[in-house]
Amino acid sequence: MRSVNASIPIYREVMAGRRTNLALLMVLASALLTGTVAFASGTAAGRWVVIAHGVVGLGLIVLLPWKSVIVRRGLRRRRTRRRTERWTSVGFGVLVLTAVVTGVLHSGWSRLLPGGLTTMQVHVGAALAAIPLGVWHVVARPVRPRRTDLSRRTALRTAGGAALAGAVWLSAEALWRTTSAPGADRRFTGSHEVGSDDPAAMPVTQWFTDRVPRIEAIRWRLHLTDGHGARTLALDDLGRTDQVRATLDCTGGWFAHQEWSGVRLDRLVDPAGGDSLLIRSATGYTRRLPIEDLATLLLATRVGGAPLSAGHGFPARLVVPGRRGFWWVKWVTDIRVDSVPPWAQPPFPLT
Ligand code: HEM
Ligand code: HEM
Ligand SMILES: Nc1nc2c(c(=O)[nH]1)N[C@H]1C(S)=C(S)[C@@H](COP(=O)(O)O)O[C@H]1N2
Ligand SMILES: [Mo]
Repeated sequence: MRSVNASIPIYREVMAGRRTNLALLMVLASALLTGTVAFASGTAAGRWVVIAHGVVGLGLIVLLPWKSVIVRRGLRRRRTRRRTERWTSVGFGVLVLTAVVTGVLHSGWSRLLPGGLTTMQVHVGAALAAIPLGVWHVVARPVRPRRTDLSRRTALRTAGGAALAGAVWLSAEALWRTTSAPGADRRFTGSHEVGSDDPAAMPVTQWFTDRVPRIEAIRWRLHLTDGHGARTLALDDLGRTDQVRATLDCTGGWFAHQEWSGVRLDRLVDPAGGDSLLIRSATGYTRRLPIEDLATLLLATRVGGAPLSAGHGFPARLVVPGRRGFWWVKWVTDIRVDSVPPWAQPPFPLT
């Protein structure tokens, strides 16, 4: 290892296995945390989390030369007692490596993989699948932190490692740019542009289990419950007065700018006494939004000057500027104002 990397100063140091593993633990925990926050962020303020996630994720590559020493040593030991543990470790390694490779693949080249899965599905799937194996890996080989782990020396090493990871990230960005790879102009969320101002070219995406329902315009009803009580509206009762240009940015890794039109929710809904707004789809899919967002929400019936297609939410879907796609409930049939706090729901949909 030292001969291969001796030109990079940080690799001239021999790092104890214990400290390498401790560093890996920190990096993995940060990758999971920043990845999750990156997934939730829809405004430009989230850019730094997405960048931090890339740097942290690439940090694993920086630690690889040290870890490979530990791995080789561990795999050479032949104790039958540890056979399961060994395969758990190898499986863990494969999953983490898959996450790193698909992360870079998505950032630089492609949001789609051959075979129909998206790169992000495999990325997040591998990362989540790695968690139980990682817990087992670590619990079976506890690392004991020491007081000296908080030394100036550790701080310098960590800074060195972070700088190297930052350099790797910058090189990757430079590579996408100089080769005009698709990743060169991805959005701050990491998403690639697909079908802007061309709704027919925009992907139809469901979170997990929903199927596209066929809803007849004359049968559709919107059930509203708010400060005024309960009432039911038909499609013709909505009017189509408001227009907004907004960006649908799916965690699946694509985004599109579109002109949406329909009715602003503050024209329909009385927020009095409510803390949140429960939006329900004909499919049962729901999201709860803070009542303060009311004036920014649009119940859209049209996109790009034409009625929504079935896939994009006909006859009415929510447009939520500044939030990721999973908030943009399609096939809306129920809107309810109540006093449940907006955070009283899973941060990501479960179905
Ligand atoms: C990216 C994350 C990691 C990967 C892919 C990984 C993978 C592996 C592999 C494949 C081995 C060799 C097989 C074995 O001994 O079971 C190993 C050994 C080991 N790992 Fe990890 N590991 C990671 C992180 C960690 C962390 C966070 C810790 C502890 C906090 C840790 C502690 C150890 C120890 C102590 C050994 C040596 C076991 C021995 O020599 O008998 N590893 N690791
Ligand atoms: C084991 C855990 C994880 C590792 C090691 C990891 C690693 C990486 C890496 C290396 C990249 C490419 C960075 C670049 O080339 O700029 C990346 C990108 C990305 N990851 Fe992860 N990741 C992990 C977990 C997650 C999770 C749990 C999520 C979301 C729930 C996530 C979401 C993303 C996103 C959105 C990108 C694209 C960022 C961009 O294009 O700049 N990651 N990840
Ligand atoms: N009812 C319902 N609405 C939904 C979803 C869903 O699964 N069910 N998926 C959401 C997600 S994850 C995204 S990205 C957008 C996708 O909108 P589109 O299919 O019009 O592109 O719809 C959102 N609205
Ligand atoms: Mo999505």
